[in-house]
Amino acid sequence: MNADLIVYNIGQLVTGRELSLKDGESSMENIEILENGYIAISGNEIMAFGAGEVPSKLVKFTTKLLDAEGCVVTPGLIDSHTHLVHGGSRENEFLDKIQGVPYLDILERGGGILSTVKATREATEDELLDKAKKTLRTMLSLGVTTVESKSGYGLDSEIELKQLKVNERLNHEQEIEIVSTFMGAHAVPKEYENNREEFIKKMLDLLPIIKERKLAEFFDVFCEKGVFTTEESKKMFKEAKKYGLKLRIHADEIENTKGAELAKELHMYSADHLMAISDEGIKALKNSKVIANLLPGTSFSLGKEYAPARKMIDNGVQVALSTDYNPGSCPTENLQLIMQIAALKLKMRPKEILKAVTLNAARSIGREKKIGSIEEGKKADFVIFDAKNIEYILYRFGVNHTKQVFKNGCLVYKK
Ligand code: IZC
Ligand code: ZN
Repeated sequence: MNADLIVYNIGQLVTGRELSLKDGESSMENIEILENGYIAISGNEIMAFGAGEVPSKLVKFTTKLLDAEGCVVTPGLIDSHTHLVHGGSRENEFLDKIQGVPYLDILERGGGILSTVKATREATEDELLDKAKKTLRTMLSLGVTTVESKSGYGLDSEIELKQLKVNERLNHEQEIEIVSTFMGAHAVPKEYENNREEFIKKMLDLLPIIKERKLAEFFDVFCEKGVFTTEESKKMFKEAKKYGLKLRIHADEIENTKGAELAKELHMYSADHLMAISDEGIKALKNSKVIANLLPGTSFSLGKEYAPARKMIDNGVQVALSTDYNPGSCPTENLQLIMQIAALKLKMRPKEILKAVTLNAARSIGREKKIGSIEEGKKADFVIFDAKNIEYILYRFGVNHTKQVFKNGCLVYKK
C-alpha cells in the first residue's frame, strides 16, 4: 500500500506501545522508545513504523518524505481532564488565593465555581464557542490532539445543555477531538442551597435528553466535602450508568471522601485529583482498571500538597496526567508544563510521564484502541518536538517544545 507521508530520521520515536516489564522498571516505565525511527502514514492512520532504515518498498511509493532531523516524536498528547467551556475568568480572587484563603471557602461565599457559573450563564453559545476555540488553538500548539471537556458551569438545565452543545460544535469546527462529559453535579447553586435533593433530581432529569441527543459520553461528579457527599455521588453515578454514560470522578481532591474506593466499586474509567487519597484508596486502585488521573497543576496553583504519585506507581497503580484547565484552580492550558511539574514535584520519571499523557490518558477516556500510541491502524496523531531526547522536554520547563503537530495525518501546527 502507498504511504502518503513518511517521517524519518526520528532521534527518539516514543511509540508508547506497552512492553512487558523489565527488571528495575516501575509499573509505568514499560513503554517502547525506538532510536532512529520512522513512521509511515496512510490517510488518517499509521500504516507502519520502525527503527533503522526505512524499508525501500515503503519509500518507493510515498508521496511525501519529512526529515525529523534527529528530533523526538511522540503520540499526540491527550488532555483527559479539562473544564474547557466556560465564561469569564477569576483573577479577582487571585489576591485572596495567594494570601491563603482556601478554595472551598471562596466557593462557600459564592465565588469560585459559582462565579464562573454566573459568567457562563451570561455568555451566549457563540461566545463560549469562540473562547473555547481560542484555548484549543493554544493546546494544539502545545502538542495536544485530544481533549476531554466537562460541563458543570450551568447548573441549570438549559445552560448545561448549552455547554454540551458547544462541545459538540467544537468537534466539527476545529481540529482537536473533544470527548464530552456531563458534570451537572459540579456544585450546588445558591438557589438550591436548602434544596439539594431537588437540584440533584433536576440534573439527573437531563440524562435521557443527553442520551437521546448524544451530547455526552462520560458522567462526572465533584465528590468533595461541602460539595456532593459520597452517598449522593454514588446515587447519581448509578443513575447515569443506566443511561449508558461512562463514569469518572473528582475524587479525594481536597479532603478524603473515599472517592478512589468508589471509583473501583463502580468500575469507573478514572479517578481524578487524588491529592488526599488514603493507603486504602491506593490499594483499591492497585491492579484495577481505574486510571488515577493526576492534576499537579492544581496543587501548584492552589499551593496544596501533591498527589502521592510515586507511592501509587510503585504500588502498581496506572496514572494519567492532565491540566484540569479551568478558570479557578488551574488556569493553564499548558500540558507540557504539567508534565514538567510531574517530574519536579511528583518525582515521576520521563517514561512514566510520557505514558501518563498518551496511552494511560487514552485509557481514561476509553480511546486506547484508536489513539495513545503509534501503532499500525491507530490514528496518525503525533508531535515532532524540538528536542533530541525526552529528558530535555521535561528538564527545560516553561517553554513550548513542539515543532510540528499532526492530527489525523494532517499538519495542524508548525512553529
Ligand atoms: O472552576 O474551580 N475543582 N472543579 C473542581 C474545579 C476545580 C473547577 C473550578
Ligand atoms: Zn476538574
